[in-house]
Amino acid sequence: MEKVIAGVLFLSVFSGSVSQSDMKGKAFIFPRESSTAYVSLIPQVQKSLKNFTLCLKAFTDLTRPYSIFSYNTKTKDNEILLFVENLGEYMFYVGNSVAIFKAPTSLYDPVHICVSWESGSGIAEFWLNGKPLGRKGLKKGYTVGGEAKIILGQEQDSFGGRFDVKQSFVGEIWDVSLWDYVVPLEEVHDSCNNGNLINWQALIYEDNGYVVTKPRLWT
Ligand SMILES: *[C@@H]1O[C@H](CO)[C@@H](O)[C@H](O)[C@H]1NC(C)=O
Ligand SMILES: [Ca+2]
Repeated sequence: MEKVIAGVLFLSVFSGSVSQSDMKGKAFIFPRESSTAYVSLIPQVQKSLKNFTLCLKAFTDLTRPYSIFSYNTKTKDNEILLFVENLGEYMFYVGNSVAIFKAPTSLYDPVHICVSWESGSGIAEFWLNGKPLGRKGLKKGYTVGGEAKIILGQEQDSFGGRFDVKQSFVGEIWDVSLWDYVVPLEEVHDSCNNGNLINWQALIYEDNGYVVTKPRLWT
């Protein structure tokens, strides 16, 4: 009986699609609008955050609102959320509070987004395509919870679920990195591959639904 249980456990672990891979030069494609396609990112270390930096690159031609990066804990919605409300209007949430950063963006260009946040001052600093969009303050003194579901492709309204097809991402995402400290963003440039929590070159993830991995189209 014990052997059977061990066998079932073994199968359920190894038939799942959790994997770690070097995604250098690759992108996740979310090829169709859905409420079922997403990538769940698993951090190298699970820890609560007083400071963090998130960088990623994305391409989409969506004109409706969409989620880029959704980090929920069991008890908190929008613990970290990067959401586009309108073209060029980036909503950056920490602890379900929001700071809005506006940028002139072209629908046809990929974006390189970097944002950092430090609890001590509450300052969030947002960079788009290598240029600063200024600093705003939110959730001074707050600690972001560590036990998280981190999801690309969908916006969570619960822990790992309650997706809304009209907030889903359609397009491509690559070079996602998350650090547990404030990285000087003028130094990030193109090398946003090596976060100590999420590392694109040693990415632990699970894809669900219609998500395709391909060599990236843009650098
Ligand atoms: C967060 O960053 C500040 C400096 O901005 C530093 O003093 C503090 O120790 C950091 N906290 C943690 C938990 O890393
Ligand atoms: Ca949400």
